[in-house]
Amino acid sequence: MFKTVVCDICNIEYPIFQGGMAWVSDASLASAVSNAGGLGIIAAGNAPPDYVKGEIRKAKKLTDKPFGLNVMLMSPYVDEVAQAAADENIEIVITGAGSPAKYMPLWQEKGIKVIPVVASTAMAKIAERNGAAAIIAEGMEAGGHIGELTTMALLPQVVDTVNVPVIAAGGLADARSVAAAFMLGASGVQLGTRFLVAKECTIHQNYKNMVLKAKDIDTIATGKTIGHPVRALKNIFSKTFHKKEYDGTATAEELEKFGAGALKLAAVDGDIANGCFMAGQIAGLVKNEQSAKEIIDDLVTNSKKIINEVSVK
Ligand code: TUI
Repeated sequence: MFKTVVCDICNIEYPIFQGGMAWVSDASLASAVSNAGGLGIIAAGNAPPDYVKGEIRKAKKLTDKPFGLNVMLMSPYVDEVAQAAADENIEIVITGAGSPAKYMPLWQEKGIKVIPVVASTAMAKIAERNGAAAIIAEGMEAGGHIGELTTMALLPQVVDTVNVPVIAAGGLADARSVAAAFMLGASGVQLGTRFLVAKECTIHQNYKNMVLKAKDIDTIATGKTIGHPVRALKNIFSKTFHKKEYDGTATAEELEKFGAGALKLAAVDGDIANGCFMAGQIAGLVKNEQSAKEIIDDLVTNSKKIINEVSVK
């Protein structure tokens, strides 16, 4: 792996981010990734500010390396979580599921580097204009809340649109995808699904087993009809949601209600039928439970090898 400008911006050894996944990315996972030389990220998701502050303080005890906070902009607690990031002296904020414009002055005043996740070039331009230190371009192969473009199409277009460094996300799990992202102009990568099965990831073992067993076609995007598409593994919950939204038997409000709490049921309770097991299309490639360090070392060593020895058969 190569040192890139992202390493300088974030003060990290390797330009590899662990995706900030709601109910998944806690102090345990984030500190393990940061200790391995990447950027660990705690996800606020829909959690209240006290939970977020608690995880930040735990992570500070587990690592002396930088880590980030992912602020989910659709959270009912977003104002308080944004303030918590400033109060707890977080160095890097990653935002998702909206425009962070409202919070940029607060964070920038504190010297926090803001790295928004975007799903289009228009959002990338706005983020740059608002002072983003870098941008994460996330394709619809990703798990969780997604846009419409694939990483292959989105990434080079975002790279050509902005002057700040671009980090690739969505559909990346192994050294080949990391190498490919660099070929498309990325200065860093973010992986979520691969870190779901990290040994330090505290989610229910049922969730990990579902990812380990998943095949290429085992995810589905639900929620398109109500304006927030979410990619998750196919199970009774996601198939029922999909059916309800397309057969016209449920209103948007009923669908929202049906989906509420399903991610917690997956991550905490391991409820195979009723949980929403968010994961990316690349889940089919994730076959081993490894430590965060083993994952980072694999990506670093083998992506460098692939790029140095590139050959077209
Ligand atoms: O945010 C994510 N992924 C997420 S958030 C999440 S929590 C959740 N739980 C239940 C239902 C919905 C969400 C689970 N996964 N990824 C980053 C991301 N951001 N992908 C796409 C976007 C995005 C979308 C719209 C960024 C900006 C945006 O702006 C719209 C606008 O015009 O404000």
